[in-house]
Amino acid sequence: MLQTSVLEGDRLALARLLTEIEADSEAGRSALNDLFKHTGNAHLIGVTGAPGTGKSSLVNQLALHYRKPPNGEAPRSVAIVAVDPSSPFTGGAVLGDRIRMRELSGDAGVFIRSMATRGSLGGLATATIGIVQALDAAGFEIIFVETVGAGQSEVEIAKLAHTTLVVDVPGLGDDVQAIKAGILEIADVLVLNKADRPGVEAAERALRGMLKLGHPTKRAFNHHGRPTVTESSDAELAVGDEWIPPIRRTMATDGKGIVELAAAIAGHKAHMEKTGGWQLRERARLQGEVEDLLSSELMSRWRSGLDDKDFQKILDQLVTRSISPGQAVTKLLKENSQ
Ligand SMILES: Nc1nc2c(ncn2[C@@H]2O[C@H](COP(=O)(O)OP(=O)(O)OP(=O)(O)O)[C@@H](O)[C@H]2O)c(=O)[nH]1
Ligand SMILES: [Mg+2]
Repeated sequence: MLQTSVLEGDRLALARLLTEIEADSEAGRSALNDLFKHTGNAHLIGVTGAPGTGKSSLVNQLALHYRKPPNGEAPRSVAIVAVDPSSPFTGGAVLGDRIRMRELSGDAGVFIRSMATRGSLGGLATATIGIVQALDAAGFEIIFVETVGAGQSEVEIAKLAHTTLVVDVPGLGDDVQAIKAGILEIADVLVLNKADRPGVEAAERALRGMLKLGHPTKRAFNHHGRPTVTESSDAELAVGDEWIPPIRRTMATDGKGIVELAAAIAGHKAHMEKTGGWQLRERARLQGEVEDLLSSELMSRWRSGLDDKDFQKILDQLVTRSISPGQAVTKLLKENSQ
């Protein structure tokens, strides 16, 4: 069976399983059911940010770091999932991924998977969850999920990850600020990459300012409110039970700042374990998964019991404004349950 080989570390079987999962096939679904009890061991790290900010390069450097930790720690196995890696804006992915291939290929402790963009984000998110579960079951200790932060996808990733890195660079125009404000809310660690570029001081000040403006909203998956951040926040990452997202400067091209970034990631994990945030996120994550599956299952059941002629009739009434969408739903549910 495919899943047995995956548990035994067979890479070819893993690659085949991931393809089944991506296709949402019966074999993929049933393998995931069997594998689920072997999951829950990996540290899931989401990496998001505007196109071309250096996400792939950063993940590459972090992977190299975990494979050869500088301070005598044991190397850890790493899987990388690149969601929608092709950026129409920069084409940076091609280069980043080429470097990645050169430096990490041939290492049995590293597994890289690119995901094709699907028609719907929902499909992509579901497939990504399945793929991460399979990699977790296969024993990868650290799993990166890289997404371009351009809307809904990064929020999906934050729901999936234990730790979310948001990558920013100096000199992005004001038009990106709005995206940033939204994206900051999901950050556990802020990475200011391309620190070799001019304007890095100003960019860091701007990030701090935005953090300070505050996102007082509570996260759906975290009972801690967003803390306010002081200028000296980096000196003291955690205040009580609250985690203040630290800012780390990096140069992903030559690996500067990677050790410090890895330390911030480890710090976040330790903090979550200490405060019970880890279990909370696990629970919320699984709740979200079940709810997503349930709603798509209910929807498809409802659809299959629906007579298309009835549906079209109701759509006609909607178009002519003789009923409202709310009334249409009431009607559809009533007719479908008879
Ligand atoms: N100067 C400088 N360039 C960098 C740094 N990090 C990455 N780059 C360059 O930025 C470009 C984009 O890097 P990627 O790692 O592909 O960026 P990405 O965010 O994965 O890009 P997309 O996946 O297309 O959104 C490449 O040309 C990198 O060499 C850095 O620290 N300094
Ligand atoms: Mg990339």
